[in-house]
Amino acid sequence: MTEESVTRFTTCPLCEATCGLEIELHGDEVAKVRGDSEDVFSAGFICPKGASIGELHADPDRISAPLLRRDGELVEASWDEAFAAIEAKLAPIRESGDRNSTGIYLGNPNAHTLDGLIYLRALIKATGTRNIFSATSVDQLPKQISSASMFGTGLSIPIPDVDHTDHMLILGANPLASNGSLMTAPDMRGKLRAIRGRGGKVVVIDPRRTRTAEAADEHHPIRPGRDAHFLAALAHTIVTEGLAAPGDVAEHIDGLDEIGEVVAPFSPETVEEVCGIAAPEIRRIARELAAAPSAAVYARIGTTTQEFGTLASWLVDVLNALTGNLDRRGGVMFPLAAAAQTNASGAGGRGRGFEMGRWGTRVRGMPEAFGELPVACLADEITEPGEGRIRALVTVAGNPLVSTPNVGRLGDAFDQLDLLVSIDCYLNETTSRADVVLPVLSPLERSHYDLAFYQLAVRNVANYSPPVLPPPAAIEPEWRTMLRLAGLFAGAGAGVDVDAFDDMVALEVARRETVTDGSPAQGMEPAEVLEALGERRGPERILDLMLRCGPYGAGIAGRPGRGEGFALSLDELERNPHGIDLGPMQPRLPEMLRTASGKVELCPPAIVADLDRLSEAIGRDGDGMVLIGRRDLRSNNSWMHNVPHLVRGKDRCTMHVNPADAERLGLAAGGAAAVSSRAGSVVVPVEVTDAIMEGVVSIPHGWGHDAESARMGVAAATPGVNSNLLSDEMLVDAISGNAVLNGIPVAVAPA
Ligand SMILES: Nc1nc2c(c(=O)[nH]1)N[C@H]1C(S)=C(S)[C@@H](COP(=O)(O)OP(=O)(O)OC[C@H]3O[C@@H](n4cnc5c(=O)[nH]c(N)nc54)[C@H](O)[C@@H]3O)O[C@H]1N2
Ligand SMILES: Nc1nc2c(c(=O)[nH]1)N[C@H]1C(S)=C(S)[C@@H](COP(=O)(O)OP(=O)(O)OC[C@H]3O[C@@H](n4cnc5c(=O)[nH]c(N)nc54)[C@H](O)[C@@H]3O)O[C@H]1N2
Ligand code: SF4
Ligand SMILES: [Mo]
Repeated sequence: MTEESVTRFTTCPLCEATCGLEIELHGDEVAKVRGDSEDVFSAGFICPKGASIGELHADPDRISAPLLRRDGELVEASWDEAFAAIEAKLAPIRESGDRNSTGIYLGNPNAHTLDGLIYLRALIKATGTRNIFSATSVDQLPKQISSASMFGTGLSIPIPDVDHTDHMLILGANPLASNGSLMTAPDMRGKLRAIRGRGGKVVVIDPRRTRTAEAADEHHPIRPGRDAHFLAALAHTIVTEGLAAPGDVAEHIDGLDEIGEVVAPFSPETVEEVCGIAAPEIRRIARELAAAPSAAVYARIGTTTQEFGTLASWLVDVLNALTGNLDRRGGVMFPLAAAAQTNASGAGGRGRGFEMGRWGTRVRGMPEAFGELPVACLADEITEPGEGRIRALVTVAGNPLVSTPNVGRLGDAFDQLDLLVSIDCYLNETTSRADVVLPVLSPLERSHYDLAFYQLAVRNVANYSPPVLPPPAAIEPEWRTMLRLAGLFAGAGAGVDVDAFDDMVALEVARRETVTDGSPAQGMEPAEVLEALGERRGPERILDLMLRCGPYGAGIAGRPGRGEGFALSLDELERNPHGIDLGPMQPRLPEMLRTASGKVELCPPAIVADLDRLSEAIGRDGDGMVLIGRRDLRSNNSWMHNVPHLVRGKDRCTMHVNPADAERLGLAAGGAAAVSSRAGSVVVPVEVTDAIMEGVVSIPHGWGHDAESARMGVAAATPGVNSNLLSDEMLVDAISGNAVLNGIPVAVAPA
């Protein structure tokens, strides 16, 4: 080590695994990134993306100043100029008085930043629009709807207790590539190996023999989009063979008696053909699941971004409940995070319950859920004339022109916008079309705490990281940009007092605590609460407040906290750079419930009603090809293809096809295929592999970096094709409106 070399620790914000990173700095340069072996959760685990965070930080293509469109070109401008330009363009739109003329699209990285999770609410409120869209509706929305319907809130998602389970049934997830999702669990390879090492079993259901399938005991290919049939047949078997044993939690469950009737149409023999798994196998899988000392059924993106996403998501937890694995060690449980855990706040045991569809999209009438609308409807809402048409769009940390269905049509719709503003770090397929682009700090220049993912973690932990490097003066912290933009939309002009606005946001968080049962701040004056928090401002002040008032909190202003054996505050987390372990998940029923009944709703009527559609699909499938996606360990949705280390080597954006299909269709390995759907067509290199089942082809999403206006030099050199030219915005899960991104009918031919 040279003299000026220092080591800093931070939590990786790039995926849901929340690994601790040890970063060696020489001056301001990142010399080396390792896994932090002392991290209380990840214990040194790291993946190639985390290891490349220095390269991401140093990427010369990252935007370093606000960009403003002048004479058609995006040119650097001052922050004041950028905001003045937005204000000028916004004026006529605002004058119309139609608040819904503003649309917002929020991308995935917002779930990984304090700024996004704390301050976007202010931006949304300031616009007053109902036209809120996000990556949620090309992702986990169905799981949030099933969870909210069953347990009361959208983040009450049962998480597999992978550290203790004896049996894990995994559907539509490839955690060995994705590093886990709706299951924060660094080193899933190690965790799966440990399950098998203690005599347990891992079973994977996936159209493709993935890395995860290869690390499992069993792999069963399934017809894309047919998981709900399969899961219903497992439930059918368990009920009809008398294997249901919900155990002690039964007293907290409503609807147990109805389940048998509800799944009656889905015997293994009825669904074997539609899902492609033989009836005796379905029965055996069900029996083994029921017989295991403990078991966890876990499903992810392959089961949510499909035709029956909500049904599949719901049936997963029906099975967990039927087999007695809901809310018990080794089964699935509800984490108790140190901050922002809605289902741990206030009087427990019951709540307001869940309601969706309070409004809908103008054109297709798709329902609102959790305050947002399905992004599959975004193009409609920009192009259809009339009151409520989106004329100004703000994107924050999103790349909808790559990530959402039928990007061909959405791209055309974007031509009709009067104003596009993007907050982002790159000029990509979406942001390069903006009128104004507002840059953000690199992940190493800002503080970090996972408000969202600790609520989904297989172990309760808390870890705060201060910035690794000092933020450059030229770039505003993202939360300040969000508030300044919010001020503009609220009509306060381009020069809103950001610090005063921040005080208002903090005051509102404080006010909620003062009226929350059991909060140490209950009964205090909100201003008194802020006073007690001292000098901190921005996300740190609010995080400190949440931690102090949270389930492990130190309390506030001399009032004791709720944390038995813990006294968390931001100071305490700063003293523990490798994190604080809060212990394994614990049973939380019925205290965590927020349903109106105070029970687990095993048969939510709106979900059960969709089973008719499931029945109708039986026998409907033709013998045409269908398209699914996939993820690669070295990729991250659409935005990390500009990191040289991650795109090096063999082409990752290829179409996987089974040898039998390749022969029938005349496709040669290394050749090119023309793939077309109702929405569009692409030409893509062919990779022939028996890892994918017959009748199915797979193309990863996030590629297609050929936009001329983009400035991502490395990505442009290996552009790949955009698979969302093929996904169809008219294909959605009926309940949630979530886009169908797996199981898209396509025609495939040699190109
Ligand atoms: N066909 C198909 N499509 C899919 C999927 C699929 O499986 N198949 N998966 C879907 C899923 S699960 C998701 S989550 C979506 C993702 O959809 P999006 O969120 O729309 O896309 P990302 O590629 O994650 O784009 C993230 C953007 O945020 C920027 N960014 C990165 N860090 C920051 C930051 O700190 N602040 C700001 N302001 N910007 C930042 C990046 O430059 C990039 O522009 O894609 C979905 N699309
Ligand atoms: N390396 C990397 N990691 C990531 C990301 C990334 O882009 N790259 N993205 C992050 C994001 S935003 C998310 S949401 C998570 C997603 O995390 P995962 O859900 O683990 O994502 P995938 O690896 O796409 O795994 C989905 C699997 O579903 C299978 N599948 C497709 N259709 C069906 C179907 O109909 N039924 C069944 N049973 N299986 C099906 C696919 O073959 C694939 O193996 O990953 C996160 N982590
Ligand atoms: S697994 Fe995820 S959190 Fe861990 S180093 Fe890789 S990208 Fe970062
Ligand atoms: Mo995602």
